[in-house]
Amino acid sequence: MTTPALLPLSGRRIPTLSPGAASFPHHRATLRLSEKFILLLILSAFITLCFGAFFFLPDNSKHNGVRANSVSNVTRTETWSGCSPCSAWVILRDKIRVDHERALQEAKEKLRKSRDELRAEIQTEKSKVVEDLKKKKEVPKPLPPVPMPKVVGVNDGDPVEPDVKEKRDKIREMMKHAWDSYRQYGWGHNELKPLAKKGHSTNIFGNSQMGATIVDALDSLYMMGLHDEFKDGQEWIEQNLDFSVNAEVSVFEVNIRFTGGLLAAYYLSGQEVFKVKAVQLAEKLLPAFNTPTGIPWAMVNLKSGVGRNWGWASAGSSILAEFGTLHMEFVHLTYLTGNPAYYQKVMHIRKLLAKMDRPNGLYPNYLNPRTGRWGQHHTSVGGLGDSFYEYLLKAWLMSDKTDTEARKTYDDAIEAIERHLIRKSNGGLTFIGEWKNGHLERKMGHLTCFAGGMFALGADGSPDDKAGHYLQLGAEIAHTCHESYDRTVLKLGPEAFKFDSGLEAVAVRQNEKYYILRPEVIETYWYMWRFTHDPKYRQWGWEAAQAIDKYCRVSGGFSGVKDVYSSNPTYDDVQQSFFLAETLKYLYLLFSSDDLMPLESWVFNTEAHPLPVLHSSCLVNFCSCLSINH
Ligand code: DMJ
Repeated sequence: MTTPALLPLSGRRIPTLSPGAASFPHHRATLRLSEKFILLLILSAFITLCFGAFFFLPDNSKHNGVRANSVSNVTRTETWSGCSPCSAWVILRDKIRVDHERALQEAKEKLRKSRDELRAEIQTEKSKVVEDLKKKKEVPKPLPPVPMPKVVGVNDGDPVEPDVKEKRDKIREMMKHAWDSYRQYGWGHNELKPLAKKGHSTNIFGNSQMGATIVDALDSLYMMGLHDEFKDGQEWIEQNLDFSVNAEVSVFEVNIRFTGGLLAAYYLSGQEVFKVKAVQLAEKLLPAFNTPTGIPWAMVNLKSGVGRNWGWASAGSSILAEFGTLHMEFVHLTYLTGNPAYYQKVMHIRKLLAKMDRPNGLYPNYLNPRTGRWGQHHTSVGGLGDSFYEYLLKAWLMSDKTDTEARKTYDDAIEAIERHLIRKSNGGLTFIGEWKNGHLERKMGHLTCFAGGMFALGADGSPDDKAGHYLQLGAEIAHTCHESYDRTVLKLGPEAFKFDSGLEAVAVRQNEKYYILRPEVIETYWYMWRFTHDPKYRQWGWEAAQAIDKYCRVSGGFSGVKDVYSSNPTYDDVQQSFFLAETLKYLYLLFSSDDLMPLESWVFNTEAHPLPVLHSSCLVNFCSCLSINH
């Protein structure tokens, strides 16, 4: 007779057993389910009983006055409970008891102390914890020894002409006023409120207090020879700059201002601390790339590593100018750390973009990091698009012109932009409009004015020997942007200006009439000056510097103004960190000789932080790098 087959929980059939096959393991398999359940119940009841006896039966060690962890006590406990718990459990239990008694004793002693004694004790404890934390923070992460690329022209630039020297001194004085005011009223905060005379911050820095102005200003201070101020900033960074904070920051902004600022400070001064901090920050930014496509989120929480996108961006998209403006800093991070991840992340973005269709050859500003699809078909050389194009060109320049893929991508993009976005107004002003779903909006932003400098910088090496054409295009954009300044009451440029219905290079809407100490127009003047030495660029730069000093300077620093067309403007009460990083630096360079930061050796990131040229081979072979870099 065969017993019916049993169906185990897994659902797989167990073969029927013959009566002679009743050895122990097989016999267990033949038990009925209900029998198994009863056995299990009995077993668990027994275990519970043992535990209960072990923990809750009276402990005679106290009665006997025997120390809890004595060997005799262990034996007695075993006998008492009637079961045999392993001695590790007993040792653990006894240790808990000893600790408990010690804590009770300490508490009793504490209660005997006076309030003042207790306070002093707490204070000592606190300082010890702070000291320990500091020590922990100070231990730098060991980084591989990497040769310092040859850095040239960091201390030069004295102009020969006395009037130019005077102007340069004035710019240095403005820098000192901006820095000293921040030092006095906003130290350690991200930015300064120069009228309220207190710290300021915006959502790009989350709720952090990371001294953005200090980091952003360092290399300007260094170039200007303000070495005490530089040292002061360095000390703050050594002691306070900590990126392990629960703050949701903009990946782009923090990269261009902090990573770029720290790397530049490192290359200029050779101080290791800046390199270490830059790498610590970079590690915190990496989780932003954890998306289905590898296109990073716009924001990342520095502590948790959780990323997300701006709520206002089209269909949950990441922004072209944000994920497309990481290349320069990330290449240097790979060089300095030997960690290929940084380089791979930015190259992955480039490859992904190269595979995508581009409407009319244009790159839309929005790309969804989950689906890898474009959002709205808007293209801009101003906000949301600008520095993506800038970094393609600068990737090529920074690689000592070896990254020809970047150059080709730049050339193709600019060709499409010229075809669809660049026009001449009736009054003969060349402008770069905004492309919105096949329609050209005849409006240009202050941000777009940087493109004059970019065209000039990219002239050399342009295809079909169009260098002259791009230098001319740069000059035309510089002229248009100068007009946007010249047509205002304050001689400062508005945020955006139109080329419509008889109006040219002027803002129409009230909310486009502000000037927030932005650098782009002065940046273009500087590049144009370097490539042409036409004195008008120094003249225009000086006009802007004077207007800033006259209308934006207050006793507590420099402030943006709300309406450049009003002779009685109100202030926005913000001294932006990029005013010290970019606006004043470009002005200073404009009135320096060309041997300060020569463009053959340095490439400025989009926040005006200079990074040395790094031949592509440097990423794989440090030795060849040293002989190649000039
Ligand atoms: C800066 O932070 C950078 O130049 C960025 O690329 C664009 N805008 C600001 C200054 O206007």
